[in-house]
Amino acid sequence: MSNQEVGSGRTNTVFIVGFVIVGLIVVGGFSYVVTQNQIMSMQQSIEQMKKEVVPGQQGAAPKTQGSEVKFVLATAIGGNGFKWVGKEGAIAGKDNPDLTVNKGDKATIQIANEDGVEHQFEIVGLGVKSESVIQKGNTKSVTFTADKAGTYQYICNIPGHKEAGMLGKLTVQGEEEDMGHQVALPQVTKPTVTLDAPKVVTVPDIARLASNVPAPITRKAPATVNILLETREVIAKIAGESTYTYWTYNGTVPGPMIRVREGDTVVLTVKNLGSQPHSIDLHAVNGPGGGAVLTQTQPGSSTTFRFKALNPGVYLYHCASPHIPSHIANGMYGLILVEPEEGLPKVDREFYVVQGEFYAAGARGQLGHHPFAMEKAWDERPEFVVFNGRVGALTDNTMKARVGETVRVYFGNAGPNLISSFHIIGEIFDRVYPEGGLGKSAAPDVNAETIAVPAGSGTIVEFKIEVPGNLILVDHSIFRAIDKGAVGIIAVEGAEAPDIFQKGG
Ligand SMILES: [Cu+2]
Repeated sequence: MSNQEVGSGRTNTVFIVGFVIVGLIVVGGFSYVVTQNQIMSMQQSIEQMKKEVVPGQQGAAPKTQGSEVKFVLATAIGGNGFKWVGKEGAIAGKDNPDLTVNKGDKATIQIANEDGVEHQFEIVGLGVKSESVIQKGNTKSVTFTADKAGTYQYICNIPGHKEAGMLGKLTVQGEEEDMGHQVALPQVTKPTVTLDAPKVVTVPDIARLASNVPAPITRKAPATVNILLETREVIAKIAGESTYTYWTYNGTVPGPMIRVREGDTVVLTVKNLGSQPHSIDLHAVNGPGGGAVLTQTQPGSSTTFRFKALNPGVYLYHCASPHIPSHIANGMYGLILVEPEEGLPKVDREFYVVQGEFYAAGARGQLGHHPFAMEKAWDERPEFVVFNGRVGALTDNTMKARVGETVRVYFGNAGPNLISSFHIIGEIFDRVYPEGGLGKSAAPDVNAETIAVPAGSGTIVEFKIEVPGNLILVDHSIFRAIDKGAVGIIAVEGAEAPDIFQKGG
């Protein structure tokens, strides 16, 4: 195996900074809240949608058909980003209030811009749309005759605003002529399967803490290092209360970070506590299968092999038992760091983050126990893309740092399919070892913004922190971050540095 340097490794990512992203992150404080809240609120919306419509529940329907009715909806920042807030009458003060009219009513919806952000009201499926309200204080009205009974979504149709929370329900009561305008459920993906209820978890948290990094090696000579990995199949929460059956090393995703020194002999034992055959392929190994040939381990058995760590760098390890992709997709991976002989420069903080996709059978936001969905894996269409095993792993337990400190992140991408565009919002990587290759001849990339990390690889980024606040780790294939879970936070405390970053001119 040769050293894994690949050109510059710097990715010039051209992207449109969607209003949504900026809005969500600024407004939400940090984007995980957005992601999680979005999932939760979608769940609630789905549940709401499934319930029978109760006439006049919130926005009261007038007593007789053919009446003139008016609703006022204000635009507001809050919740998951944006929302509609009812003004006047029964809907006053309610977020995304249910609106109810009778078939034949002449309905007027007045939109009042109260947040200073451009919005446009639309009732999906009725062809009802307001003009945009662009500035704070603007109002626009749209009047229509509610001639088709049914339940409809009203939304803001600016891209991303519906997903950010501007979504409510309008019911037109009356006899339905056909089923042509049934509302689409407001989740990101439509449920196509029925899920069992969430299962009882067998581990309290699947996520491995990002701070769970072995100490730097101070030895000046090679040694023999014994590593024991236990393969365990566990049930844990993957997103909110929904559960998933994970296959793991040592009960977490990722498995433990292994840290050895260039020239060390590693004696590695795989002890299989699961019900499937498991094994290990470490990309740091020179030898067939990276160890997988020697470690095919049946349930209840153990295998051991040894290898000499010749090439310094950070490398992915993963299970390589048939069917290999399924074992990776279910969570069997981690990183091994082979420190160079001369060691690594001292930093104040080191973090361990591994991205992985989860091909859950249900839809995002669908509550239940999600089996693995092979068809989605073949189509490379994950429901969740996460850091360290589950949605929220690195935002429930944020990484901590202080202004003035230096940080090193060991970042792996297990895939199994997608290339990560690893980026930290609010930081610039002072140094990047693009494919994680270390050693005297390694030439780090400098001043990098977004790093392509292929499936089956790792990278090392280093940076110094200048100002306090939240630094947000993302896969900058940004739908994966905002909507599918690939978000983490480094919460930085310390003194403001107004010469570097401050409000105002
Ligand atoms: Cu396995």
